[in-house]
Amino acid sequence: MKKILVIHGPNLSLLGKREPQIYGMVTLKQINAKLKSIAKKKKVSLTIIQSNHEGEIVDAITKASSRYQGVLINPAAYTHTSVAIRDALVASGLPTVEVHLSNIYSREEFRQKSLISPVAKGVILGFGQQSYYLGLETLIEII
Ligand code: CA2
Repeated sequence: MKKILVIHGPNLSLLGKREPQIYGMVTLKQINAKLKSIAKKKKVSLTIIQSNHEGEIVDAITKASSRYQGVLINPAAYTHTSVAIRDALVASGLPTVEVHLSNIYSREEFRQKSLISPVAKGVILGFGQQSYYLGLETLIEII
């Protein structure tokens, strides 16, 4: 069975609890349940992690390279700052789909640059929780 690592970056555990006007009412638990149900239907195994720590995310990507066939990632704030996560994704050689709940290009200028997008297979953003589901379905097709 093919295996995908799903990574939620910093503060995404607050989803549904703060800033609903930007990120909606959905919780991370609800998103994860739906991702699991999509994966089950497509007969793919998912491991899902959330971390507020850049080094932990780097370690998870590095370990994934021999055990997983793809990465679905919302790097959250690290999208705009993390050379380390980008380098780990490149080194892993794993096809990566980057997702965002919000349309980062319609927000503050500092969010309008992703260090991850140039090394991702593709990016889905601006569709709320649907960005994750579209991203997972597309990644499953790729691997
Ligand atoms: O739109 C996205 O998915 C983001 O990756 C979300 C990040 C943000 O830094 C990126 O620019 C775009 C923020 C994730 C934190 O989510 C929260 C959810 C509820 C309350 C507070 C933060």
